[in-house]
Amino acid sequence: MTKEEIKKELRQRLRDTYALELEDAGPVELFYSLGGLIKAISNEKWHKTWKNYLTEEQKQVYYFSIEFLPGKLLKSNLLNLGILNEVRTTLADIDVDLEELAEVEKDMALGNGGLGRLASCFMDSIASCGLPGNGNGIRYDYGLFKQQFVDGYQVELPDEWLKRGNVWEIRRESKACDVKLFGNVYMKRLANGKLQPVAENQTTVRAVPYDTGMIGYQNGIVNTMRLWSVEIPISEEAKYQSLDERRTVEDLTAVLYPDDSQESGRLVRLAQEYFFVSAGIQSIIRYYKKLNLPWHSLSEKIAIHINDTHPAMCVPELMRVLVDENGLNWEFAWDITVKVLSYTNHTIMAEALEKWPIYLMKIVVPRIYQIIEEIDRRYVTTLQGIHSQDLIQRTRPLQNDQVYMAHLAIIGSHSTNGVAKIHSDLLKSIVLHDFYVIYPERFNNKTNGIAERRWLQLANEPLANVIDELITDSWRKTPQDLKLLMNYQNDEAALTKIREAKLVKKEELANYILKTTGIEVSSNAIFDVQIKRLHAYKRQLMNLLHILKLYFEIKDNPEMDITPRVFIFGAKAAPSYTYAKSIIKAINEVANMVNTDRSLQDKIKVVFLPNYNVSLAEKIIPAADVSEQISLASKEASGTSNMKLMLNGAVTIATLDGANVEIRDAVGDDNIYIFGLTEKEVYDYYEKQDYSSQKIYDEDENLRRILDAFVDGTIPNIEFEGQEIYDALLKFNDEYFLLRDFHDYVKAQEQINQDYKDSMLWQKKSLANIANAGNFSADDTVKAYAEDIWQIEPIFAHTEKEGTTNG
Ligand code: KOT
Repeated sequence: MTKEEIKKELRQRLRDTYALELEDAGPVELFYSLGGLIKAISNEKWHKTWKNYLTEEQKQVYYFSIEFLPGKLLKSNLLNLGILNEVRTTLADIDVDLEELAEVEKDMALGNGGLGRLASCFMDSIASCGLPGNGNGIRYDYGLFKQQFVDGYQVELPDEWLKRGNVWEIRRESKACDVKLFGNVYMKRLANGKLQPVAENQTTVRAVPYDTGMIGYQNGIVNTMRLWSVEIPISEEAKYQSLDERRTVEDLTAVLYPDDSQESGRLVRLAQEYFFVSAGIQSIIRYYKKLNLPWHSLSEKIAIHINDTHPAMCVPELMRVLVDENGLNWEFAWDITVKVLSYTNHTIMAEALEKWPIYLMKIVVPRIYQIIEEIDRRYVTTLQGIHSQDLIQRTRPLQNDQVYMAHLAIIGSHSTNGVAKIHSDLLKSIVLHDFYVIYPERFNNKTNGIAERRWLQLANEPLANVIDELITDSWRKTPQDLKLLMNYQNDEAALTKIREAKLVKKEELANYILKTTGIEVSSNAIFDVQIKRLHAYKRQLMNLLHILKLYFEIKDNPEMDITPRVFIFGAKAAPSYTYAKSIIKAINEVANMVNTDRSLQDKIKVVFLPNYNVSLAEKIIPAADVSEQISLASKEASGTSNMKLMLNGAVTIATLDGANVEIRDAVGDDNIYIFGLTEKEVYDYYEKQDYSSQKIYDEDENLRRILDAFVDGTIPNIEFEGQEIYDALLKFNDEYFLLRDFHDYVKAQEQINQDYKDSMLWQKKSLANIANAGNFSADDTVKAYAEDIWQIEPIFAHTEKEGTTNG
């Protein structure tokens, strides 16, 4: 598009929608008009892509995820359409700043953290790799709560992201379907002797899809992310006499449960899970039937991926649709189901492994429960004589009056993967070992990846431009090419340019910090960043203990030689997770204490930025010098902020956990600071049960002073929280071994303090991190899923084979 064409289109849209001239429009009108224009451009490609899949009858994957976390889409859509620069300069011509328009868009925050953000990185990569794939999820009216701090406490406010309407979505009423919940089901014997389920008193709700185009990176492909919203079917309106009754239905897709790696266990959550699973499966089968193919070909045309266990009811729901609604016999339907489905595990935290009470399942999804019972019965029967009674009992889906969702997902699918090597190994050796014995061929690893387009090209233009200068822009299409940067390891001029790019982003962040918190920070300081959900196993508290150590040292010795450091946190706590909230309060109080103490001479500052989300991540990550990845070894399945931070030149301080292990392998020991217990050592402690945090406390004077600060009034205003933290670390024996790893952590931090002083040495490490971040491209990750698990091919490869072309 030429500049003139862009202007003409915008002018027309502003007139049509707002009765405004281009010159008179404000950022909001401009944003919505530009969004409309982008949608019009991408709709044509969307339609073509869809038609192409249909005529080619290509196998497609459907990624079922109860969370998607795309953030803002304006700039990434422009980038992927290849018109970012044209639009930016056109707007500049009329004195409009694209960044200002971008700020108008609300983050689409339909996810908690890593799991949802991964799903969105995958959507970007699937389209960008030309793979036929779609998302399937829930269109929550309210996304993840907005976080504010009041007196240092986290306060949650509703996220009204839809208030001004969502410019990217298309409501497709014609594709709606009915989902049935509650009621009771009995089996009726038919004349032919067969049993047929008969349902009574069910509640029928309407699932209406809202589709958003997932635009591939400059390749003409647009895939679909389909999010379902609940409505009362017109035929049922009369049943709902009061607003309250209506609300019980409408509440189904009202809010995202704000728990990350934590149990929620509520009835509405179970109904949500079934709702998007049932709507998704029904619409897929409806599509498949249009192809007029035999049932046994279903797995040649359709792959369905279960993103953690929240969509695990795909197993019984697909069985229900095949058996109850289409008359297939059980064995045939089961064979198809297992071939179509695959599953990813994202955590080994026991509290996050979903188990639903049977009584609840019977209430909410009675027919689904019956099918699970039959799956369980057949599972136990089939394995008789092949495996031990004990093993069968431990692995069956129904145990202890509960449905074990992971068991259901593994038994009912052909692939189970973890999200980093160490995590997948742990699944095989410990967490899911029993299943590994039964189905060794089903287990595999797919290390997570990130969308470089968003996290470097868009978030960090200064660095992206320097990289272009050094190695050309081929990395923008092929992130692996970042490796070429290794040729500049000893090139001072190149290293200086990269440092200057970092400084630009640090200054921007410093301004943002000043504006939002009033805290003044210097861009000459080390920006030390820990951004992730607040969870005890992620050990933000250990970071805080280190800050307190420095605080006391500087207090004792004000002339101490230390590189100034700004500790930056971003983290939301689940509203019901009181311990996590206490840690937030403690960090905020320490921040206050440190930042207002003039005697520290700005040697350390602590900044807890409220409302961490994708957009804030885009501001923090490019400015980071140090990346804190300090979870207790074995607990973080993979992590992805570790990858985003290294891509932006931050150097990692890390335990050998999750993908940190692979990051270490990629950058080498010289370019990362590894410390702490290994996963084996952690498990040794579990086995021997001989850990004593009290002993460490008793023997370490410095640690005593730090921990006592939580209860002796040193840190103000944390009477309750301080005691809770103190008790967790001592009385309850420090579940995540903070005290055990503290000494090692401090040593690694001291090394960072030394190394940072040597600017070229540090820059070299930073460069090695950028150069090797191409190893963690989500493009490669989804290609591996496509080849090994989904068996889908890029549209280009397919059409070339068929001798047709794609527009
Ligand atoms: C939440 C609830 C139940 C089960 C799992 C989760 C979960 C796991 N939510 N986020 N995760 C994270 O997923 C990321 C993507 O794979 C990982 O990088 C990260 O380590 C997980 O904690």
